[in-house]
Amino acid sequence: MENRPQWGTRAGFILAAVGSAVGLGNIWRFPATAYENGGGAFFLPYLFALLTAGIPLLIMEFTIGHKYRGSAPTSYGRLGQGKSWIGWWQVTIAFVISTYYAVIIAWAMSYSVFSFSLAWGDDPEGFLYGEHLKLAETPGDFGSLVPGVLIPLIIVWVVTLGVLFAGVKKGIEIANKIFIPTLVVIFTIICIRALTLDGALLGLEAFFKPDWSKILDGSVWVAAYGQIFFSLSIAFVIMVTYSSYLPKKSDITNNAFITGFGNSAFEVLAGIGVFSVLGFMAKQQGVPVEEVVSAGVGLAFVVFPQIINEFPAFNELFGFLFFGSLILAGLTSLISIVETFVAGVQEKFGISRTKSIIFGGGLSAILSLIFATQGGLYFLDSVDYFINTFGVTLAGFVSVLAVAWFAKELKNLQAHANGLSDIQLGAWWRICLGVITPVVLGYMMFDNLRTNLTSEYGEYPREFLFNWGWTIAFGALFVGILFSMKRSKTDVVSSTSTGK
Ligand code: MET
Repeated sequence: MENRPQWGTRAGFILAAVGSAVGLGNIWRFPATAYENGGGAFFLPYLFALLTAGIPLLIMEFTIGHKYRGSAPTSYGRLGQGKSWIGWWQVTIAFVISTYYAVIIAWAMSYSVFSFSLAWGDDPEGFLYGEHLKLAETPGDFGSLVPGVLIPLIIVWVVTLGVLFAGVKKGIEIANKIFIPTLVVIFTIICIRALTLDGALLGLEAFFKPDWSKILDGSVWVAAYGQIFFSLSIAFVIMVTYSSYLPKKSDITNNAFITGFGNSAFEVLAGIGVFSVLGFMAKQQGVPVEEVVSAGVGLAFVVFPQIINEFPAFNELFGFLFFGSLILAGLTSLISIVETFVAGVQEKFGISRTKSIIFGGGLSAILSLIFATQGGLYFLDSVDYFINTFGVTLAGFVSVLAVAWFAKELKNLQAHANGLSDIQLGAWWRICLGVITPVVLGYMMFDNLRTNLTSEYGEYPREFLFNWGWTIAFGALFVGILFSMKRSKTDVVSSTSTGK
């Protein structure tokens, strides 16, 4: 008998999967990515990436987790002899992402409090980099720990690890059942308010206006795939871990479609909300919308405070709701990513869940302090770019090749999913994963390498990018291989319950 934790309900699993997928990537990354890559025209590569790679990969990860019933390394090990290194590599990528992702949630936490007094004043940019982050002058300098970041960061870790301590059903499932519906309500309120602002239509026009000239540009397709991977939490094995807690009789394919479309719906909603307020701000300042568009840190912590300042009424409340939605979306994603390596470490060393949370979660929490220093923003920017470009995408490419071509597992996985699911997988699924996805990802890797070998990301110094980009991205592969070299306790103690 296996004593693996299990989700209590199907809705609980779906909410947790959606909770993982819907994160900072949806709110602050998607709108500007879509805008910069062709606006309305971006939806074509985006939909293509979603249907040929995103959802097929989601189905693959759900099926692997469900069939092999283990953390990612265990599941990959059972899928193909000697393939656990792929699982460990992806677990290490998840670990790296968790260290900086937590810090962004901490910033949002501070800003939700700042909203009450509009603490950023008339110069949100100066406030962010000066007073709040106390940003170091040179990339690579650590400076000292910034208390204004450290304190909320501690709260983020206490909440996240607290949820994990409570377990899969009593912790993760309950947290998502509360956080996700709350997030949907808050975000809907924000969007309705945004849509009724003067100038909203200008923003929406800028967002949806298609620039078809971009469609043949390879980098637009690279952006669409990158967005889908990060946003759906695929290729860093979160979904393998979550689906390994499904009861034996569970739908797989339908769940994957619900998760995939749910995530994209939230993304489009975020695009509408964000561009409506950008249109409002452009109108207030009498400038074209292009001039106020930004992404990531700049969008959330500079442009939004400016917009909140100019809001016609209830500025403080709007600010609190916006940063509150970032916190909720972020926490549910962070919980999933930490669970991924906690489960891996627990099985590898045969220790209790509690110990694994203390060691695994604790180590990530300690390393996240790097991003709470005065140089934190530079480190975060570089690590985020490189771990996505040469971690998530490369590992996605390798895992698809390994499953489809080396282990030749697609037919077996298809049979497993079809035996359980409402929607039946056909040859289209194997073609997407065996042919289309590897070809596109292979091209992406080539393009990414070419770009990064011929120019410096963000114009940072080469040495800085070597230390805080290349080394970390390829170090994750090295650590993954290292971890897989010793057989894990689970495989030594029992090689049963492989689901075969
Ligand atoms: N899917 C999440 C997002 O969109 C990221 C992965 S989980 C940290 O933000």
